[in-house]
Amino acid sequence: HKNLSLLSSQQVELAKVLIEMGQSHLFQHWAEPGVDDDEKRAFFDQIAKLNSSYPGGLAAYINTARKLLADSKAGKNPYDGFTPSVPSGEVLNYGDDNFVQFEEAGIKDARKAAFVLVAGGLGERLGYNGIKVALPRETTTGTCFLQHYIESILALQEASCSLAGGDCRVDIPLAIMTSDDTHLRTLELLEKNSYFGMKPTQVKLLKQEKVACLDDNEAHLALDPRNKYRIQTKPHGHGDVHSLLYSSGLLKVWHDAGLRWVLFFQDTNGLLFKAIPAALGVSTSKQYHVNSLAVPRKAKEAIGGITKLTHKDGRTMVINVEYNQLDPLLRASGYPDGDVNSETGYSPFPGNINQLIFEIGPYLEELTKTGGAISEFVNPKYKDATKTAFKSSTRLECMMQDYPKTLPPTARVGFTVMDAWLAYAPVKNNPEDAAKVPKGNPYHSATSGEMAIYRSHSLILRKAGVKIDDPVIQVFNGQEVEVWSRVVWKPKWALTFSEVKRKVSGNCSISQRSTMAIKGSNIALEDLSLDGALIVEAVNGAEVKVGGPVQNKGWTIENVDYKDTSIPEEIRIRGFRFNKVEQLELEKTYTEPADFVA
Ligand code: UGB
Repeated sequence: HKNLSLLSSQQVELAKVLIEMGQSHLFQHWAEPGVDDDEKRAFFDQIAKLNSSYPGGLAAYINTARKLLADSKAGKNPYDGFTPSVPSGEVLNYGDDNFVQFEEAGIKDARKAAFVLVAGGLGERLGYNGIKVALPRETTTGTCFLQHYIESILALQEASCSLAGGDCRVDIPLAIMTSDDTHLRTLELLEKNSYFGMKPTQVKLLKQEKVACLDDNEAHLALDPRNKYRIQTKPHGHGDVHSLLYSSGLLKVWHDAGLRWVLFFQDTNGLLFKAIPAALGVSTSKQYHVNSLAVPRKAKEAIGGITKLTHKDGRTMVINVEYNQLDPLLRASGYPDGDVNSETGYSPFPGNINQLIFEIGPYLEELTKTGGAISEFVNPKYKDATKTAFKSSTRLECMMQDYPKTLPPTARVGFTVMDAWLAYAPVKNNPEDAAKVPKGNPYHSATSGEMAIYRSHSLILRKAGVKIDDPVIQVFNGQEVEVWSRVVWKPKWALTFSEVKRKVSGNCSISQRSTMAIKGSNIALEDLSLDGALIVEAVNGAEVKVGGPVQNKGWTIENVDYKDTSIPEEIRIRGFRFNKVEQLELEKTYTEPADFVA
């Protein structure tokens, strides 16, 4: 009370809310007026931010926390009353007629799409010092994830417009959710690289705020151990993306501009855009309000499982069950072995890769009701079995894929399964942890993430009729991986299988030791036989045909150790680097139509 005169009327209101919510401990140590006054005002600035950035404000946060903490203490299972079963969804086979038709439908509707990249996570499992979107997706071209994502969206924009007759001026929007941990470095990466070719107005950064930490089961807010005039905060999770899209007004802007789809994606999946056209095609054809992308999942793999949950009262939903909850849920519901592979070698529950496609109309309608609040959870680490004290403070968390949990049964919620080699290559685990992954399960490391890019491009070319050698097995940073020919192309070269087929003709072959990077759009391969390294670029859309035998010493692969700090971190976490011995470089050579026959 002695300090009240320091506060504005708004701050007094916030103080009342805190007292009413049982948080008077936050003020007990406050100094007399005249001492630490600036710190006290800064405390209320922080409280105002915590209050405004959470749907329903701090009071709602504390109430939800009390309920979830009580449930957790009572050992209540969030899936109580639900029985899991294997759901049925759209299963696509790369390259067949059905797939090609979905791809075409997806490209057609891409100009009505907006993309949302969630990139606020620190990537603690990877332990990389920079932001993850700045990591090279592959080191043949050195293109970073963010550049690749932007180039993919720009390529979609162009392909979609030309399918619509070429006369559409569309700038597909990209929103990036950042956090205090990633915001400045993401902005800097964009600005330093002229937004990788996007218009700066096309890109919007939405920064998520952290949420208050909780000290005990009564949801007393935790003071920051470093400053008694601050609340300790921690990340709330990727589920914040929904409230941010709503509260920023961006979703409404997109809706009013006539956009129909919003596509969410994560920071380090270098294959994702191979799956986007067909997945969007599924959404448009099936008119899904929510479509989650999935891949076959190895039991116990650290990705959520898409599960059909049927409640005792008859309700059903198809939803992601997070990897740490799937096994206990199955054990408790008549699957005594829990999360195990079936005779196919995979878990019967498809793996959620957190690539979600929502129809904007119903999504905006729902968020208008909820303000973007979605189902949350709490995960306190208790000191002992009495569950009365925590080892360290906890907080509420939320996940973006939980959005459908509150939808009515009439909502059209579906999922689309694609091959993992095509759609999923995340970079999440550090080399040490990756090397401990059970044999046969994916490593999800920088090593496997890059090798998966080459495998995918090689397999796509194989399907298109190119003779590609089988891979060899090599070990990098303790991980055994398939090493395919190092083939990459820019998204503008081909986004769909039909486009790859259009650009490849005759008898083409690529040996296992080869590297091929295609950097231009109108490059055709005809009777190319490659044994070495070939880099082709054609600027200004010049049409170039490349063929004949190309043979040189090529690029060799050298092992590097992740502990060798003389090597840049983004390279050593892969466990290999390329030694560019010899290559045929047709870079920037072609500014007008040309026919190159080696
Ligand atoms: N992220 C944020 O933007 N803000 C945050 O506060 C936290 C994260 P992780 P996770 O596809 O492999 C998810 O840490 O959460 C961003 C799914 O829940 O990489 O362990 C972050 O920058 C799981 O079901 O993954 O697991 C990143 O882009 C499965 O699909 C994204 O959120 C798994 O991903 C994911 O964060 C997967």
